[in-house]
Amino acid sequence: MMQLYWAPRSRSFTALWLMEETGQPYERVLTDITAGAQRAPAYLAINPMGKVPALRDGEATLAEAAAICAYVAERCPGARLAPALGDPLRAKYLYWLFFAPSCIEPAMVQIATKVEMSPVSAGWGDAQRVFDVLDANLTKGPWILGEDFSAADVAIGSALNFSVRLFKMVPSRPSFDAYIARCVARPAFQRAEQLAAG
Ligand SMILES: N[C@@H](CCC(=O)N[C@@H](CS)C(=O)NCC(=O)O)C(=O)O
Repeated sequence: MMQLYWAPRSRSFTALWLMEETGQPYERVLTDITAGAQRAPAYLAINPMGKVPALRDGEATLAEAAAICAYVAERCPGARLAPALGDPLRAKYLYWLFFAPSCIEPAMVQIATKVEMSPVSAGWGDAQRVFDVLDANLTKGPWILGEDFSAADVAIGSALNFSVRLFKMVPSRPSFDAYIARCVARPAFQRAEQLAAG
């Protein structure tokens, strides 16, 4: 059984939501980041960055929420959380899965810190561009790939839930509100939110 190392009220929510979407049993291993459990040598052997979430699957270990989404989606094909190899939709699936940590996360940090950077040098351009691109693609819906919900929605939906709904760091837009409402309506999201509350 896969083991998810997690902490309440943290980015572990993304991985919790994904695991709940699979419908498969998994073990949650509470990792108390307020007490420094993430810096214990045994934990650093799983994630040398000393961050949650992380996942163990037999001898395989990994971290980074979006990587966990990709790994588990492939590990649980019955949950249909990723377009199959050879499906043209897989290109956009990977694009949006990487977009969450590569563009949304730094855009959120930029908004929070107000750090100015050249949009040519910054990999995410700037926050305005990131959220305009998301807005344009979420207007179609219902999910980021269109009709089919995927692990990319877990990554994108978690980031928007955090930045727009919970912390209101990013100004809401009609497409964001409607998309977040669709995410929140999913039973797996609701179970994860309860678990993440600790
Ligand atoms: N890039 C990582 C970020 C994970 C992360 O920042 N986790 C925070 C909690 S939200 C953490 O473990 N902090 C503990 C620490 O840095 O000591 C991911 O997406 O999974």
